[in-house]
Amino acid sequence: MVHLIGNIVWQETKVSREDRYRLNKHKSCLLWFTGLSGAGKSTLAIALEKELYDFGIRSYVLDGDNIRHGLNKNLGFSPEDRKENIRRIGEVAKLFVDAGLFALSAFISPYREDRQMVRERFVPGEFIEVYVKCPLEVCERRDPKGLYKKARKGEIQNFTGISAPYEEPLNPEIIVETDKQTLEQSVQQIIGYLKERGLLDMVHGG
Ligand code: ADX
Repeated sequence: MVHLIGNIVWQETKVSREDRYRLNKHKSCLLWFTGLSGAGKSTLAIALEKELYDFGIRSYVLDGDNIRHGLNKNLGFSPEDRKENIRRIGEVAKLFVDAGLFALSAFISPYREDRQMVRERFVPGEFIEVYVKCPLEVCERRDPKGLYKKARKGEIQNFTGISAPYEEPLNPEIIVETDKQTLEQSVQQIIGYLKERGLLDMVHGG
């Protein structure tokens, strides 16, 4: 099949996704962490990455603050810029998943429609939405970067939870409640989910 957009033809390659699974000895997927700033998305993604590493799984964390230093440093926090932020990350995550890795993305991604747009780029089962749930009051009390304080004083505009919306996922694959469970419990909950879905099964051959 020839894929064509304008004058651009999709270039087929000779190494298939299954070839990569066999080489890596594992499958690939995207774990999409979403939640308020300070809810614990990055902490959880980083802890899970270490756990997956110990299982022999190749994974990589895409983190909001880090990506906004490079790839997305031209983007701000208007709804349009957030949409573009999430679109680009979705595309990058797709490349990672095509390359046979576990991609772990930690972005507020406050809009349902934007998260849905990413979900639709993946086959069912490959996109795993993890709602990192934590009440705003708790995130604000934690305020690890002092940003809530600034947002309350009006020094930061469009701050999620204060002056910009956060749309909770309606049907996430996983919900972790970081004000109620420990980091280790949350990590094991996600590992349990991955095991149940066969995503940690060894892929043989190759
Ligand atoms: S997203 O909404 O586009 O998904 P992203 O996860 O990339 O956001 O970036 C969020 C991080 O940027 C926050 O953790 C915080 O450190 C910082 N930040 C700076 N300004 C804002 C703002 N107005 N709203 C939310 N986060 C902000």
